[in-house]
Amino acid sequence: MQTTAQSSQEFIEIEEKYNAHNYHPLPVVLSKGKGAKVWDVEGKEYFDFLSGYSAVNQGHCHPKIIAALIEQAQKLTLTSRAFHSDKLGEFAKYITELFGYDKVLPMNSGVEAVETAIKLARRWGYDVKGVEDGKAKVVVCDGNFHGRTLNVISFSNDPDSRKGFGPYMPGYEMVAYNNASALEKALEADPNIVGFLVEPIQGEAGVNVPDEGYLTACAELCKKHNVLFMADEIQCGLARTGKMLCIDHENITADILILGKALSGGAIPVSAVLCNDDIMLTIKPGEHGSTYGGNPLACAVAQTSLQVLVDEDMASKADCLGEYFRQEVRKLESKFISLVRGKGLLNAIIIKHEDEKAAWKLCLELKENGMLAKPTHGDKIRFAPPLVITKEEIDECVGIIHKSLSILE
Ligand code: IF1
Repeated sequence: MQTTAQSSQEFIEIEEKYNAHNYHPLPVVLSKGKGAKVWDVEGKEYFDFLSGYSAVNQGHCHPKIIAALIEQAQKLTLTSRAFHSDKLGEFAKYITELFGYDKVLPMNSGVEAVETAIKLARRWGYDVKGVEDGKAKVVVCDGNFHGRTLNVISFSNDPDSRKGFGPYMPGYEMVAYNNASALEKALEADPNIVGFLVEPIQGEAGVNVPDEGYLTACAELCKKHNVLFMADEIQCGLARTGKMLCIDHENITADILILGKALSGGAIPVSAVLCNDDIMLTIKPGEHGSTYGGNPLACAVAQTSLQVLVDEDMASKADCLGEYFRQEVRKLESKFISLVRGKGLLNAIIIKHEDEKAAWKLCLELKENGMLAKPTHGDKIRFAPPLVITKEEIDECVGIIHKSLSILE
């Protein structure tokens, strides 16, 4: 496919002119990715410390995932769910056995899976719990990020996600994150609550790791009040935090499990909702779906992407290398780093500097030195490399962070 542009600047200018301005990307134009690395159009190499917001846990263009993509793409990509395919049942069996649920409902983007989970919780509330029709409530946490549809931003308290898009969907109540008694108070006060939607670690909020035991307490409160515990593992799931699921750190299970991003290793959009029959079968034929949901290409890619996480034990790698990364960054003892936090290879540093653009400036310097990361909410920089990164590469990147911090002097 011929393009007129050659240099990064030319590519950026074309994008600026013809594409929506709904992002503020770092000034880098990537054209190739492999493992933990990406290359720009000038051939410069970078370590990718964003991983497509944790969609590329398996590494860029993992050979087994790409092989599955190519093989299936040459056979059958889409049938719609009006007909069966030879891939959906096999994938559904694999993923439900892997995570221990009766059934899966496959979708495409993460927010579609979140919307699906909320529809399931509401429908279960009406048909099983006995909530009066139209009265179902879902409890969410402040600082949440669950996607950008109008319904989902209705329960966001991030002005950038929410402002100027009203009117908003009713049926949500917000409680403080990492505060089980706030959830308890809400559940005691309202019998119409059908679900509690939570990120086991809040990614966008700057890798906000809750206290040990918080998730267990919430799961117990949900059980006590006959409310569905809904875990959004779209960003923190699939080996990213050092366990197959982030909730595995507390040995709890969700009534509704929501997956996305690395479910397809960054190849094509695939998301999924998993739950047991008493919840899943409240949605009857013709009551929910999407054109591409559960398509054979997505099933082939997702099944291989999960198999790769399991076969290469990426959770253990993330656990061990994440601990090492935090330890080495903390050794830098930089006056500009006020905190290093995270779990597995989902980490963030909080920058302390009088210049509010310090985190952005540091990311520009990291880029110059061969490492790509992006600030989240001003003063935090998320560090989330593909889980195939090596210890030696972590050492190199900690060296790059150390060298780049001098830009803040
Ligand atoms: C953007 C944030 C991260 C997610 C969780 C659902 C979704 C996401 C926990 C929706 C998506 C992406 C969306 C992307 C940037 C990125 C992001 F900064 F927006 F918040 F990762 F932290 N639940 N997160 O993290 O999944 O529909 O996007 O597939 O919208 O800017 P999606």
